Amino acid sequence: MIELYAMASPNVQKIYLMLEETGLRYVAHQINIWKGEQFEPGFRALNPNAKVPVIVDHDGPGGGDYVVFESGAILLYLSEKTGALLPSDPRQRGDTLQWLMIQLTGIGPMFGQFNHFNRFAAENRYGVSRYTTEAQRLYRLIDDRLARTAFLGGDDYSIADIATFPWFRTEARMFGDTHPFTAADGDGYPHLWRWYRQIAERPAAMRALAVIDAHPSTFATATVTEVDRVLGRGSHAATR
Ligand SMILES: N[C@@H](CCC(=O)N[C@@H](CS)C(=O)NCC(=O)O)C(=O)O
Repeated sequence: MIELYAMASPNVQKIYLMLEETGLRYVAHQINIWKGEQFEPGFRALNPNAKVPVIVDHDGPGGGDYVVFESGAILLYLSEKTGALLPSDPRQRGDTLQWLMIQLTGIGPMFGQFNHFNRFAAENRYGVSRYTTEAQRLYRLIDDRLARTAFLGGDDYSIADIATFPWFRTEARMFGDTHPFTAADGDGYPHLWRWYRQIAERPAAMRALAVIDAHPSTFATATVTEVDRVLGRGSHAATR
């Protein structure tokens, strides 16, 4: 049995997709980051970085509990545990890991900053421009890759796709009306959206997305001070 510490964010959505795909038994606990639940001592004992997702596997290596944080590490751990969604052939595995890393080090951080400046600091035109340019470049990269292969790692669905799909879904939902390149089925990225629809139609993905959508973001309930704490602004900023 696996316990998942969760919220509505794309990094957490990856883990729901993975758990449903592998058929592992799990229970999810919602963490309200705006209320500071990630900073409570019990949660920090699981993840000193104070962020979700985190899993506790009660049937960990050698028996007993094992805690994993960082969404990429969780996907790799669950792949190794189940033997699923990460090819064993060295070339296919290498290809899959490269595209997983593109998500972990590129798409996640860059889309995150794109979201941040567009939602919270639109008056900062340099930040908006820099991260919009970078996000758009990554849409092109993924579309070009998917023009040549069925899935990001190659012929088969893998943890590279599981890591990447929730970010495009989130961007389409958050900015689809305001940024043409983020719109679902947007012109110019036909291979990306072909891949997207294929994943969204997988039974395991449909189950995961139903659970995800049953726990929407709690952002609307947050006060200005609570948002400042998560974003490191105002009285929580290192420089003023
Ligand atoms: N690199 C981490 C990022 C995790 C992350 O940023 N989690 C966010 C939600 S998406 C969070 O817990 N934020 C709370 C905070 O920053 O205080 C991963 O991929 O797991």
